[in-house]
Amino acid sequence: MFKLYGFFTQNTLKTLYVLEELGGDFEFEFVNLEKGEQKSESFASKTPVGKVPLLEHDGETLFESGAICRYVANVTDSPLYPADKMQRAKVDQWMDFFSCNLGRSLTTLFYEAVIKPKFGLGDPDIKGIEEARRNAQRQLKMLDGQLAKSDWLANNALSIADLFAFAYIEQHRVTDLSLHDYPNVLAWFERLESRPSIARARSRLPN
Ligand SMILES: N[C@@H](CCC(=O)N[C@@H](CS)C(=O)NCC(=O)O)C(=O)O
Repeated sequence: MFKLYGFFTQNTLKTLYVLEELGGDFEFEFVNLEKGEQKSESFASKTPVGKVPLLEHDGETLFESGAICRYVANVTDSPLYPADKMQRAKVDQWMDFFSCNLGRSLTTLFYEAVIKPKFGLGDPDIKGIEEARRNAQRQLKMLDGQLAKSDWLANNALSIADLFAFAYIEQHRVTDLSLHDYPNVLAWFERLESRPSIARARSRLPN
């Protein structure tokens, strides 16, 4: 059985969404970053990077949310990560796009709005916020065009790329970006949000 360690933030949420969509056969342990639990001896001994999410399976550990999403879908032979090489590459392409582009901009906005004040990490970086907002707007427009052609990001089918991307996009809620300006992104977002796996994943986290 899989065991996942995680916190409230989007990197954990990506992996929770994928694991729940795969059927939810896993154990979840909350690591409270606000209390510094990632620095505890028992957690730190499991990973060289000291971060969540972290997966344990078959006596091995894995860090990096993307690697975890790919592994759990791959090892369960799920169509969420298709075996066909080109289809798989399309899933990887969108995951990488979110990690390196749109997701990164949204994470900057989330970090400035939520994490910095919560952890007392200093004043807002106004220039960084402006740049991230501009990038996010440009990339959301591109994504809207893409989702006008298909209900899902890759191969016209739900995949781990959609669940991975959803966790980044839901961060818009704490920013002044509105998905109403991107109707196809909004429709995709609502399609995902109505899936029972999303509610089940969220219910794994403490209130
Ligand atoms: N690229 C990593 C990022 C992991 C990461 O930054 N995790 C944060 C929470 S979102 C963390 O554990 N921070 C604790 C720390 O740095 O001490 C992934 O996608 O899993």
